[in-house]
Amino acid sequence: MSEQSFQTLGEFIIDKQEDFLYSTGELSRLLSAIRLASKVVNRQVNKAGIADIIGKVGNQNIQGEEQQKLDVLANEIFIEALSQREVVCGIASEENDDFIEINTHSNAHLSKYVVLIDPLDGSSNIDVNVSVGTIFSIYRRVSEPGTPVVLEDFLQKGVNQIAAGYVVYGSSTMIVYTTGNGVNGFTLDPSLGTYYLSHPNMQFSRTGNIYSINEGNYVHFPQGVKDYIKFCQKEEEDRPYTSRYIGSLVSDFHRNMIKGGIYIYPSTSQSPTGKLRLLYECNPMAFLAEQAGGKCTDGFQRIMEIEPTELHQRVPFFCGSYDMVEKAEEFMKNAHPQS
Ligand code: AHM
Ligand code: MG
Repeated sequence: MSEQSFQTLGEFIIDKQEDFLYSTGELSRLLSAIRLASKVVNRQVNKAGIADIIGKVGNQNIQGEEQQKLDVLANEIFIEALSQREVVCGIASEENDDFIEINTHSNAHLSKYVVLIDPLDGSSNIDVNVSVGTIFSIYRRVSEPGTPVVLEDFLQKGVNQIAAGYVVYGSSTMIVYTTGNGVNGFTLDPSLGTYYLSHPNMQFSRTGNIYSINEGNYVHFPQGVKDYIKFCQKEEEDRPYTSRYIGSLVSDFHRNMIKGGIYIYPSTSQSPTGKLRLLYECNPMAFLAEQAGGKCTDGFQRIMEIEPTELHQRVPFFCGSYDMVEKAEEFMKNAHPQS
């Protein structure tokens, strides 16, 4: 019997539309735009090596065009794909200082969704042929449809997310997303250009044995994180832990969800709020993690309940298998009781 899955992402999106009461298909069209843009970005990522041969950033190509870095290109591709559909009224991107109001078409102001996106996360990994990703998050606007979008439409708590997901451009390309009814993963068949359901109902195991953290920053970590790392390294007969750190959030998260593990990017003495961005990276990953039975906090508080105050806000990030995150929080609490 063939082992090929014949459920495509396109069909899945349409089937799931019925889960939403009074659904108009707007979210389905929005997800389809993301699906399409991801294929275009995938094509660019796949030829990154060749593109590097013919020109680097700052150089001009033969047509006199500026060569673009892939993260800038990915940003443009997603914004273009999203703004050409009549389904978003605004986009905030890690690549842009401010949010963008979409008004390229007559109905844009009437649409109810805003998208927050990190178009190419971990892009420094591109040069060395290591997996990168796109992370996206979708909210319903809080301002009145038909009026221009405002900052408050984007500064929403993660608990308000309607959908979130990521694309991992890895040894195979996958889209993994949730609309609040579990997490499903789809693998791109590059010869057909079609995503097929390959990982239905993805789940974090309750505990795991992988911890992912940039240990090069150890001396700058808070005491609770140092203590947790020492706990993982403890010399015992059956020491269950091993360390894996790709330095590409989407890939580290994806591996941990499949194998069981924790990812930590804590505050450091140099960056008291850590590195990762609440709106573009942490909230969407938190939504996915919780939907997959995992846990996600800043070491003390649930990520999705943090009230955002600015678009590019950073927060410490502890995410993964439920029991592992809980254990790390315990160390944080014991080492920093006043926090
Ligand atoms: P970016 O948004 O500038 O790509 O940074 C985010 C990335 C994450 O993908 C990754 O987990 C982390 O930065 C790695 O940071 P570091 O090199 O400090 O360990
Ligand atoms: Mg990023």
